Amino acid sequence: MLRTVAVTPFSDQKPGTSGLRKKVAVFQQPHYAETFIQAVFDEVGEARKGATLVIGGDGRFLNREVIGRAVRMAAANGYGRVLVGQGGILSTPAASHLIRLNKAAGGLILSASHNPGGPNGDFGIKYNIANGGPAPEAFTAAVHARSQALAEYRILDAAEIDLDRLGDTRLSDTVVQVVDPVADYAALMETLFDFDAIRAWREAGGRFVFDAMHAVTGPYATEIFERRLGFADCVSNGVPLEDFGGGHPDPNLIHAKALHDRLMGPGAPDLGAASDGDGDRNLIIGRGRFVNPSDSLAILAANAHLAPGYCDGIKGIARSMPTSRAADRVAEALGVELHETPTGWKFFGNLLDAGRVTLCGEESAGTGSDHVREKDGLWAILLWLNILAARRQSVDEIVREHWATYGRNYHGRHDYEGLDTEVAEGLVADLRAGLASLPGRSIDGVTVTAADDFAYHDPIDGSVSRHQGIRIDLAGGSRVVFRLSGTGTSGATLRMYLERYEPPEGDLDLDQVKALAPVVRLANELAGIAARTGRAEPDVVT
Ligand code: G16
Repeated sequence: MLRTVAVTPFSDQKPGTSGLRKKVAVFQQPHYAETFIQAVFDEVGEARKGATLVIGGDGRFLNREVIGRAVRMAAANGYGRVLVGQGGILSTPAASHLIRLNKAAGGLILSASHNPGGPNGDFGIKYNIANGGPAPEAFTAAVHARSQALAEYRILDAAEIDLDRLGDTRLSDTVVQVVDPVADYAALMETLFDFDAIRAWREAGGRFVFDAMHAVTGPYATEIFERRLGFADCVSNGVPLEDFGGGHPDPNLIHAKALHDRLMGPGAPDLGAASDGDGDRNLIIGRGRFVNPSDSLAILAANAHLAPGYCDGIKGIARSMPTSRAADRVAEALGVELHETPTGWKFFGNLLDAGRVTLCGEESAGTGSDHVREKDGLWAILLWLNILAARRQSVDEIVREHWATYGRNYHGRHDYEGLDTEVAEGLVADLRAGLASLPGRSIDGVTVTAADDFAYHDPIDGSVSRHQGIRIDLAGGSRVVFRLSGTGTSGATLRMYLERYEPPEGDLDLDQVKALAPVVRLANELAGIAARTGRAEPDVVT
């Protein structure tokens, strides 16, 4: 039976960099998730009638509960078919693939990505459109507006679907299909990479380990790395847990420290990797060599032709603005387009759809290609494995050869978390107001050559996204970028991105902290971080 439930709008349903992300307690308010989902369905409009909707999530606390409600709402809102991952599980890239494969109208992905889970953690809802990618800004803005005017939502009163049992169930006029979350995704990976070559590399002694961080990639990694590629017992923390085992499923050197230590220790494997809560980020560490995500994008772009899926070369590269410019040099050498977009995977969608770029990447450990419309952690790891198998060199050798060819873009990020929102916004506003006075300023021998407030002009649909970060160029190809995070759930997070370029004949082997120190001093002084925030040190340095 169809039920209409009256609601009063919630004032805080504005999506950020990647969907609506809030504390679990916020999502536990009666009707909170339903109001947002109804706003999405309303914005999809008539296109949902009889259409297919994909639903899945990263397995975190509340996942099953919200999926149950979303399925019954989809049935009440006229969708013809709903595809749900078994157990409520779908990695973000696998959901993107299912949307494309099934010509769905879109998909709901329930995840707060790398943010912690469990009753005291975070939850989130993302909507992806028919191309499989995150909804663009115009769509999310319209959803927000709609959420503020919503008076009711529609839901079917019906028994809960058994999410653990594969197969079809009819809910009124809607067919709900519980599908294997891994099979189609694993099949896609086999079309892109040379699994035989990777197996041969393993048989020749190549060793690989993967940390799934008790998040969504466990089942995918077990199937692909262990069963299909034969890396026995290579997956650790492979069972998705509602609270990620109490951990923080963010694949960086802090939260994946055990993996890092193993790769830096005696008898280390050739490659260690990890992914995040919803499977779209990647961490790559070779024996004795961490690969910075910006470098990883550049190296993957320079070597992609070694994998069957990219053997004809790449059409172009896109990177988010704060990502280092290492990939720019590869694009130049290959003679392909390079696009600089705002932070957020949604900005790559148009370029990928138009066939202008093949690879995309971000400093925040996201890399992907035109095979789906999301960043894809396991894809990046498989491409690295394919490159290792083809080149038969160590990660360290490959990275060093890359720098010796293109030069090295030292890159780091300082995050100041949980700042008072007004203080953080004031800091950025003042930097913006003072932009014109920056060129020519010099601190400790580092000179500002240009400064602007990054605005993106989408070359495909002509849309303009303003205020996407303060960009300060320094002499010699160095750079500082300031922006506020759009994914946090408490207070404001100021991100300060630092970059220094060394040409091939320069100092390629400096300690990263030392290499960036002059840029850090300049950045701190220009922004007045200590004085304004009272913080002597960043909370996170990556
Ligand atoms: C999301 C976006 C990424 C972005 C990252 C950090 O990733 O999809 O494009 O780089 O957040 O964004 P911010 O700097 O605004 O916090 P994910 O993996 O969290 O979905």
